[in-house]
Amino acid sequence: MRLDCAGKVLDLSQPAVMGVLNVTPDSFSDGGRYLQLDAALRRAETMVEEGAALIDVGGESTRPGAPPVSVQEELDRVLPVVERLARELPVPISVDTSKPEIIREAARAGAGLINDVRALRLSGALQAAAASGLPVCLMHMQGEPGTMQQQPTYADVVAEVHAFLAERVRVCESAGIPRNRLLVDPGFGFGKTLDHNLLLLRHLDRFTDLAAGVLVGISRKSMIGALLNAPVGERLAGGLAATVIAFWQGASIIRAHDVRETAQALCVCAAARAAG
Ligand code: 7PM
Repeated sequence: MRLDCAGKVLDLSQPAVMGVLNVTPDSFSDGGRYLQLDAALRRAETMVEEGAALIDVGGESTRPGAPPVSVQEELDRVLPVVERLARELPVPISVDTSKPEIIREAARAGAGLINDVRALRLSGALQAAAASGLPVCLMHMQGEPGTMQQQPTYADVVAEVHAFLAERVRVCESAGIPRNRLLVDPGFGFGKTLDHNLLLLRHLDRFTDLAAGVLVGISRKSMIGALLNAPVGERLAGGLAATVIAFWQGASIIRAHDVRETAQALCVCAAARAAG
């Protein structure tokens, strides 16, 4: 299976690492926007050298408790980075956004994939994504970032997340985005307790029938921190274990901060899978 990401190909027959590039006002402090742009390009180039098959650019508006970001601020942060990376890198650039204006402008700037933690539920997002012609990752989230971890509740988390994603795939198909252009993601940590996250990981194979591929983001997340009682800087080995399980359960794209290590773990997995 191959995804056409604005002219660049994402090959889903082998595991792909999506490298995380955060563009926040404080992530490359001082220096103004041109220096920030250079720093973002250098970081993205490093991730490509380390094995990233695509780069996810996000304004981090999904962080729990983060102040809401205006459309103009998100455009100012994200668009110049998308435009530069799309021009200079050989891999597709995905944009972590929910807003129709950002989807439209990012597509014009050369983005290759829309990664929406709200699964195109904001008003106008579905139409903007359909008009872009780009592949879309639909993620499940219970609630909204500011409050989603307060008391996540499910009767059957795997069935409910599956039903939600199946419905969003159906809605996308009706809007003209075919299933072979869609990815689904259970949204680890987005309105889920540790037990919910573990059930989703254990049963990830149930999600592979929904779309062209399953994407997961586990890297450095609190589910690993809770299991290991480890701060964010000491979660790599635990995250790699979860990555291996996710791959073995059918995930084809792994969103990660530690690209080299994740690509190495997946290389070993893919070799074992390919063995007669
Ligand atoms: C605070 C909370 C900071 C959560 C950052 C995050 C995913 C994503 C993110 C994911 C897809 C993070 C997340 N996570 N997009 N964007 N899937 N598709 O840990 O799991 O990076 S932001």
